[in-house]
Parts: sequence; structure tokens; C-alpha cells
Amino acid sequence: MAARALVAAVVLCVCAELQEARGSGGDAPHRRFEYKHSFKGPHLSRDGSIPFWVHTGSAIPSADQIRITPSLRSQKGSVWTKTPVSFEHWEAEVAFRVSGRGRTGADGLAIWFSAAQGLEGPVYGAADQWNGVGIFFDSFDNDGKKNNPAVIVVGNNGKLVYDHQNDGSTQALGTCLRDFRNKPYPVRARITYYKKTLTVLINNGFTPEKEDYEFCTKVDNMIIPPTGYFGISAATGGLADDHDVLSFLLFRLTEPGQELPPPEQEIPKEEQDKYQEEFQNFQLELDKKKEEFQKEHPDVQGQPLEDLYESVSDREFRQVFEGQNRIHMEIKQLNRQLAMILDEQRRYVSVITEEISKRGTQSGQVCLEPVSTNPHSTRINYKQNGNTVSASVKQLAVGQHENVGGLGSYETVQHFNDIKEHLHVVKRNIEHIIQKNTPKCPELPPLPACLTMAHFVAVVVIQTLLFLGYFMYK
Ligand SMILES: [Ca+2]
Ligand SMILES: [Ca+2]
Repeated sequence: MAARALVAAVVLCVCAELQEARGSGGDAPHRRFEYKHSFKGPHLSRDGSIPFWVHTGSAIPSADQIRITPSLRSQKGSVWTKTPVSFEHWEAEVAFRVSGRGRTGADGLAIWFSAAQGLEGPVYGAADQWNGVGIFFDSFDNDGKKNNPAVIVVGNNGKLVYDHQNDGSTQALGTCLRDFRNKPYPVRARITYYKKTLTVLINNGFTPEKEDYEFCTKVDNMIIPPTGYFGISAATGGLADDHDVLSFLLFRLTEPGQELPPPEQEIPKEEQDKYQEEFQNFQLELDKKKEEFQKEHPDVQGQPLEDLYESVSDREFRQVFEGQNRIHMEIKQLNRQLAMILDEQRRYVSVITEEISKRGTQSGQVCLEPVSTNPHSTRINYKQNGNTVSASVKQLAVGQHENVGGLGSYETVQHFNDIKEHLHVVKRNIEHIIQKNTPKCPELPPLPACLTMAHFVAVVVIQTLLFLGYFMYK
């Protein structure tokens, strides 16, 4: 019940906020919702009781309404606030339905503010000789004046006996004719008691518009007890209607400029404990119902309904997750390839280092074969620059070694650049040394002369003579 009460309170508070907005302009009084003197669906009642309210007679609370009387003969029922109210100004909004098969119905419904709870009696199911005010929705035309259904306001100081036979017409402080039976939407009554004036507005239930109120009646200089109980009662007679109340919302009114009353004190510990117990019972019942559902539907057993379908946000999460997984796999693949490349490089470097150190130990100096393929070049001695080359290669090896240890992407790239630079240094050194120390080709000794001028002239002369002789012969 506690959970329900709290839910109802939250729902009602939202309504109250909306109502506040309505009443916040101009000279309108400040409205504050009073959940302890109100009720409303959809969790109005769960176990047959109404939080903060008592019910008697034929009244049957359900989740979304209270049936004050069923459409049976001679029924009486009522609901009353458990605690008295002592607001100087107030406003009550009541939504109800009066429905029956007959063209006329009976008896009617009453909204009360009286000094005592009129738990049972002859006046629309509540006690007569009340001290306060009753707003009656009289369905049945007892006096035959064809002026029912009607709304009448009757005040009482606790001594007056209601004139039922005349539909209270002799006692009415205000009245209006309204047919409130069998309407498509709930009928609503807004009763305002402000500055000793009681105003009744009626929404006739022809439209779903909740604020569609019409003026019914007004009573000036209305004196009511400073403290009293709110109640709703109903009765049937020979004819019978269903009298259903959907909500009762009470607002405390405060004049503009007046200090707002202090907020309600905290819930007493006794009530807190009670609510806690109710809440636990509610949870147990819920678990029980879940089990029953699973037994009845074994095909979805162990599989909560909400897991059967993927929501939009779930799908987005899944896609992001899958995308990240793919990126992760790609990075891993790249990492593996990089490791292979680095491994290969390390092998080359170690071969070079080995070779250099071997040569170094052989001659005490670092010597390398020239890179050039010039057939004339001979062995080159890198005596002067050997140390630099060796250092570079060693550094290269160290860098390479560090690389293998840490394969972080950025560091790896850095190391690669380092290696590249070192290799360039090595290359430059080698080129420099080659340029500096390349030996020139030895000059060849002059070949011995095999043809003298005299021989040459003699041969030419002989050839000329032979040529001339040949022509002469011809
Ligand atoms: Ca009547
Ligand atoms: Ca009448």
C-alpha cells in the first residue's frame, strides 16, 4: 500500500504542479496540492483500502475508482478523509460518473465538508444533521417538479434535518440544473471555498477536456466549521445507479501576498515502518507473480521478455563494440608484421656487427671491402675512420635491440627513423672514405716503338710505285 500511496502521491503532485500553473496568474490564490486528503487512479487501491481515506457501506475501492454504490436497490456508501482538515481556503476537484440503464436514476451523490465523518445515514448515504456543507447531485425528482437531476448546496449547523421529500429545495443555498447521468466522459465538480464564498463549477462530461468548467452556483458569506472532514457519499433507492468516483483532489488556497503555510512534517516513524512492510509484501507478491508467469509460459522461461528484442540503444552499443573489436584485430595484425620486419633487420645488423668485429680482431683495425665494384680498386684500409663506423654500427645494433623489447607504435616508428639515420651515417662515412682513399691506376710503361719514319716513307713509296706500274701495264 505504501508503494501505491507514494506512486499516487507522485502522480498527484504532477497534477498539482499543473494546477499551480493555472492558479498562478493575477490575483488568483496560490494552490498547493494536499495528497493526504486526495485520491486518484491508476493505483488508487490495491488491497481494498484507500490511503488516507476510510470507506463504509457499499463503497468498493478498486485501482482506478471507488464505486460508492453499485446499481442495486437501497445501497448506501461513503468515503471520508481519515484526518480532519483545517484550511481557511480550499478547492476540491471531484471526477465521477453516475450511470444507470433507466431514463431516471436514484438517489444521488453528495460531496461533504462537515465537522464529523457522516459515515452512514439517510442523506445520500451519509448522516443527517451534519455540521457543515453538502453539495448534492440529486438524480431523483422526489417532489415531482421535473427539476432533477440537479445540483444543490445545503448548509447545516448540525440541527437541520434534510428535507428529502422536497429535494431540499426549501433549504438550498444555491442550485443549478445539470444532467450528470450517463455522460461519455467523467463529470467534474470544482468546489472552491475562498474568502467565505463557496463556488461550484461543473464540467458536464461531454468532452474529454478537463478544464471545461461551467458556472453552477455561488454562495456568499458561507460559514463552515474551521475544521472538518471531506467525504463523498451516495445512495440508491427503488431505482439504482452506479455511483463511481474517479478522483478527489484537494488544494489548499492561500491569498496572494500571504505567507505560505509551512510544508507538511515528515512522515511519522510508525507510518514509515508500515509503508516499508507494505512495500516488502508488494515485492514478494511481484516475485510470486513472476514465477507464476514463467510456469504458464515455459517457452520464455529464464529469458526475460525485455531481452527478446533489441532496443535502438542496444543495437548502437553492439555496433560500436563490434567496430572497436575490428580495429583491435587490425592493430594486432600490424603489430605482428612489424615484429617480423624488426626481427629481420636485427639479423642483418648482427651479421654486419659480427663481420666488423671479426675483421677488427684479425688486424687490430677495422677494414672493410670497398662497396665499389671497380676492378681496379684494391683493398681499402679504413684505419682513420674505422672507429666512427664501428660506433655507428654498434649504436644501430643497440637501437635495434631496444626496438624488439618495446613495440609501441610510436616508439617503433621512432626507432625505425633512428635506424634509417644511422644507416645514412654509415653510408656517408663509407663514401667519404672511398673518395678520400681511392688509389689511382698505376701509369703503364711506354710501349717500345715498332715503326720509324724511314720505314713508313719507304713503304709508301713502294706502294705508290706498284700502283703506278699496275696502271701502266693496263
Ligand atoms: Ca431527490
Ligand atoms: Ca425535484
